[in-house]
Amino acid sequence: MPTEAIPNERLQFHCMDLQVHQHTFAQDVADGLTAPRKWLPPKYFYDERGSRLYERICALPEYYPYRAELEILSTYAAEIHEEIGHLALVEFGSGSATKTRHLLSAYEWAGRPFRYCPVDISQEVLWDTAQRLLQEYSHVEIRAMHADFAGQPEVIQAFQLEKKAVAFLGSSLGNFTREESAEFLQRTAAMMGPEDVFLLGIDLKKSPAILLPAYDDAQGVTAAFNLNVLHRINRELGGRFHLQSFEHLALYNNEQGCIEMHLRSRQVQRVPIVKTEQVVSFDKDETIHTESSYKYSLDEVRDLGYQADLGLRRTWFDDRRYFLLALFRPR
Ligand code: AVJ
Repeated sequence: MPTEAIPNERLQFHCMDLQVHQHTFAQDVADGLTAPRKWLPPKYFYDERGSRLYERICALPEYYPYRAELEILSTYAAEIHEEIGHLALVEFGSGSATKTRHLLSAYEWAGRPFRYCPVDISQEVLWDTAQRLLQEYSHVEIRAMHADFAGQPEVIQAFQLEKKAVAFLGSSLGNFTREESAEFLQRTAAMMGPEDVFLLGIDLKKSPAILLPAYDDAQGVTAAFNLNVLHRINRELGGRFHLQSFEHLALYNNEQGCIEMHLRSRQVQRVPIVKTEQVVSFDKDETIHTESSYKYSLDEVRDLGYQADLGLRRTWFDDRRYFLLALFRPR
């Protein structure tokens, strides 16, 4: 993150109040670690280090979702652009926008100016991405927003767009419970005009034999990603976690249809956290639930739209049908 911003008339950067953010992290840690079943919200994985680790996950042979969605976007970018039209593209959880680039290229090839509005929780990644895109795409105009959109899709109203395509890619919706997902779609749909579209990239249900290695890779990158949240508590909140006394755990919850990630305490231990003024006690094998990654069937995706008054208009799949890109329009 540079200290001085290079002025560019093609870039507007909206920043969220970091003070507020910090307070929320402390609050969420205090709450989550005093709950009867300890948990932490997965959004805290994505500090700068965590975002880089996630990028390494995407390069792992076991982690198919990234490549499957990339295959869809690279194969059908022109078709998707044609279906969307040249609408301003708002993206929740844009990250490094590596996959979105394929779609942006289709916009660029149209030879007309277009607007890209990425929203992300990692300010550093958002900034770097915006800078790179400005260099690569001569027709792009960027309005970037550093925000935690999770419980609040309404943040995008700050862009004041008349017509828009709203994208939620990377199966990020999978981190929400089914109820939260339904609500997120309903609230997003409520902000959509009759010609707006919603583009959802979501991981499909499949055998745990394929799912589990994707969340427990041989190189241990996912383990490092999971443990990074404790590292972050140590750094930002004065936590005293010994990372070696916790282990990464991934399991498939068949009833809920989701992968669960946990951090399991290898021993009985007490961990002080200075900033939240707490001492967290762990039994041996007690876990902190750090993420759920819900998997969907095509019917469930259609139903999710239906509940939000959105009609499923187009679907694109990768060759193995591991992943789905779904396009919705208001009904
Ligand atoms: C970014 C939420 C799509 O659930 O697959 C990857 C995050 N967690 N490996 C996912 C993740 C463990 C990822 N999403």
